[in-house]
Amino acid sequence: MRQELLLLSSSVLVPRLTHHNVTVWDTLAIAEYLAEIVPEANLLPIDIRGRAHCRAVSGEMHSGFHNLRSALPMNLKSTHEAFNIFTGAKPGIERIKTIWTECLESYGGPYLFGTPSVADAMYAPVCTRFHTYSIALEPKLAAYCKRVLEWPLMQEWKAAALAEPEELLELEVEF
Ligand SMILES: N[C@@H](CCC(=O)N[C@@H](CS)C(=O)NCC(=O)O)C(=O)O
Repeated sequence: MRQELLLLSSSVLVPRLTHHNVTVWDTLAIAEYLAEIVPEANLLPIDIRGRAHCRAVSGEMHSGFHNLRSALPMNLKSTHEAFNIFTGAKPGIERIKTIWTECLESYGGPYLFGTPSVADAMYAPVCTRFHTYSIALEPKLAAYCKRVLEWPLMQEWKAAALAEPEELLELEVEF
């Protein structure tokens, strides 16, 4: 698998984007590239304050939440009614709830910065984790998660995951 990935991505990690003769790896670099080539999509908010805020919360996801990521691995094929949440992951969960609440209140929803942005893409895997591990959310945050999971692109991602033949046993291990 590593050999296959190396052919696609020099970092041996995903995601990796190829667009015409441009190759971009690393999530944030891809997001910035997409925002540049499709400016009309407003993937970064139009006003400078919103744009800075969007970059800050996206960067926070990009470089942080390590405990949450390892304790609650993204697994679109599974759901757990009662999963043992590793204590070390709990501050990350609370921080994400705060980020979402501040964004939804400041920009009025229904996405974090009003219309879909880079930040929603960065937090989409968290929405799947919160769903997989049945993390309790207040109604406004649950509605945001549901909206992201119902996004046609997310449905496409889930369908592709469900079609994966292999089970990854380590994804089922509780801390
Ligand atoms: N900072 C990188 C991290 C990339 C990364 O860790 N990708 C993970 C999936 S989210 C991966 O490719 N894992 C495969 C592996 O570790 O073998 C980015 O945001 O693009």
